Amino acid sequence: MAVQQPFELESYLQAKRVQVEAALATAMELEEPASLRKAMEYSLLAGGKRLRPILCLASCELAGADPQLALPTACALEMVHTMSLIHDDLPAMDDDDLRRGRPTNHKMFGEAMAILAGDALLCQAFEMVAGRSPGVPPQRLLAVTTALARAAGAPGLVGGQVVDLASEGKRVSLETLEFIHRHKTGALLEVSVISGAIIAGATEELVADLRHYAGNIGLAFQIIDDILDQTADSATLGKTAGKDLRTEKSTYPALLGLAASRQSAGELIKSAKAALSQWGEAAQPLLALADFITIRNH
Ligand code: GRG
Repeated sequence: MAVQQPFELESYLQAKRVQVEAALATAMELEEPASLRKAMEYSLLAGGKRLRPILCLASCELAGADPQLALPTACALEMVHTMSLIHDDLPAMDDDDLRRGRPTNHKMFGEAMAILAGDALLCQAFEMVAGRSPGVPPQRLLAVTTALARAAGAPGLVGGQVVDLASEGKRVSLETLEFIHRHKTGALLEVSVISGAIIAGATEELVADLRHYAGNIGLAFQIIDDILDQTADSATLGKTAGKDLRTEKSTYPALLGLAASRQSAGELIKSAKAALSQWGEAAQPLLALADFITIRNH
């Protein structure tokens, strides 16, 4: 009987990050205005775990296609994510000074440029999928474009952010908190997983299992983010730590305590992994990525 080798997540992440960093660095074709390019690159090429692009590449591979086909979409996901971080940090939103270990975009370039750099990244994301994804059948690109638009827009990030802002200073129910997390954070993680599979032409059965996996890791990811806000320092996080407590934000640890929050995240990761049980060794990277969500320290 063949013995399954332990999966080397660190080297997997490293190899995928190199691929994603190289693709992001060459994705920017804009020459003028140089000030806009500088502001876009400042945040896009500032590191980050690159989890969303890696999830996309991993699900494309699980569905049996060359992950290179999904690389433009992987870049698009990181562009939407970076845009959301830039806008989230603005004074009108979360008002933060530190992101990915450096001053936030508006601190460097001013609020107007930060808004515009985010807008430009969002638009370029759609160009990457629809116009710069050679070799992928157009109907698959249409499906990914639609899913990405929904994840970024009112049914996803924007809707979650609206409820999050409206909840500031209030003690919200666990149900509302879950709504915020599933929309503000979960929606983009879900489309990250689903899009790679769609590009590969996955069966409906695999897409459904991946959706189940993604829904669970999405919520777990934000619960861990809430826990880290309380337990890690700013230098490790690369963003201001302890902010949720100071701003009296409703979070999982605030509503349930740290131990129960960790338990919830653990249960979600277990369900996520169970959703992929029928896909064998090919699912190893996604299973290891699910574990990475709970063991990460930033
Ligand atoms: C304008 C379409 C549009 C949307 C903007 C601002 C906004 C609406 C939504 C906010 C979304 C947001 C910032 C959610 C937080 C998600 C989160 C946990 C981010 C941290 O992600 P990591 O840890 O960060 O993957 P790195 O830096 O590693 O990439």
